[in-house]
Amino acid sequence: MSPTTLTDAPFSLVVDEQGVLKPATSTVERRLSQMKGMYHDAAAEDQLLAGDDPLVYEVFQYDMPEHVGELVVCTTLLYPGRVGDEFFMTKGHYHEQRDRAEVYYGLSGEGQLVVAYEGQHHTVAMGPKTVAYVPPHWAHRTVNTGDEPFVFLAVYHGDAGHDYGSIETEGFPQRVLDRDGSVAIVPQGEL
Ligand code: M6P
Ligand code: ZN
Repeated sequence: MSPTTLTDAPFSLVVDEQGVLKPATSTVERRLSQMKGMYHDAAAEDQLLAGDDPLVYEVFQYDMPEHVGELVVCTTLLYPGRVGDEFFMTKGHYHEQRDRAEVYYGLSGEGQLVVAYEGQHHTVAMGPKTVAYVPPHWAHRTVNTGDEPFVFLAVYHGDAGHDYGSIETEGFPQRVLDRDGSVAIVPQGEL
């Protein structure tokens, strides 16, 4: 790609009170029906789907050229809720270009960042003003462990891309559950 196709002027964006990025050039609205099979309690999922198919999260993004030298900015509003005992979470993904890192910055609410790579896994607690780093190669997902929206800003390389298929097949090795009002991080094998 020639340098002339790169962004060549500065600009600014605003994050409003709710966490909506303005302007956004693309948005994602993820309902439970678009995450079928990702929560461990299938009966609880069916029950919610038979009801109002809750909105789990929204992403407001300012798209950029798909080039490693560019940085995409987006905000995620991950709503409070549970499917059975499992807190609302994002689908999670690897980057198509695996060696691209990402930075998250907590704006409001409370959550966990869950990362996984080749059998290893970690969780990072996030709240307002937390800067969390997703290393290159690691699959990543966020979970809302609170009772208000968990809102965070993300910055990642323009050419990173989202690979949902691989982690959907593998599954994240850890789940974040509400156990009698406490946040429990439970290995998938111990459910
Ligand atoms: C963060 C970033 C985005 C991602 C969003 C929702 O804001 O990592 O790139 O799209 O979370 O996560 P997912 O794409 O896994 O549903
Ligand atoms: Zn990412």
